[in-house]
Amino acid sequence: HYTFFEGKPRWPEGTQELTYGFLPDNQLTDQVKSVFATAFDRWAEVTTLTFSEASSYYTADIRIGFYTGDHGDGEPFDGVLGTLAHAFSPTNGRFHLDGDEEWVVSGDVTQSELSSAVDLESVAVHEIGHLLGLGHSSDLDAIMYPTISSRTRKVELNNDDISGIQELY
Ligand code: TQI
Ligand code: ZN
Ligand code: ZN
Repeated sequence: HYTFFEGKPRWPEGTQELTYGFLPDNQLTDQVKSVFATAFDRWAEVTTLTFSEASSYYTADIRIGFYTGDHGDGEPFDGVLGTLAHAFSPTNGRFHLDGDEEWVVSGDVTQSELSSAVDLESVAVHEIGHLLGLGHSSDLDAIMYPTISSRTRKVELNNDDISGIQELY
């Protein structure tokens, strides 16, 4: 079953459009950016929210960046596997990914020759759930279940994720 953060924080009543931006230093390719766009769309489909890329990273509601090791927010990344990414509850908007992972952006992660390959879209869908206000779910098939194996793809919201997010938006 789904959970919320303490105090059930959410983006303000009446929020329709949320914007996201990419840390300019990362110089992400359009292909990587489109993985995030697809992940946001999965949540937009089941809520009244829409997501679009901001013209400026600095004014975006949700700020996405890849970082390695200690990156100044007290929650250092740890190299390959372990912590893959973190995001914070509404309305913080910080969405950080561990730049040391073997991110799979396109193609089939389950067929990767790298045992540590991690599917970017799977992690993005999960972290966006946190950014919108969902905590972890006890339902094994939920996107918000707290563990995922490497070389696994899980991107479809299940009924538990949908019920949870629809209680907020
Ligand atoms: N990152 C943790 C996570 O997103 C960070 C975290 C731990 C967290 N507890 C939290 C974030 C409570 C918000 C609220 O769960 S992770 C998965 C999963 C991680 C884990 O790197 O361990 C995914 C990132 F759930 F699948 F294991 C993405 Cl998909
Ligand atoms: Zn961080
Ligand atoms: Zn999580």
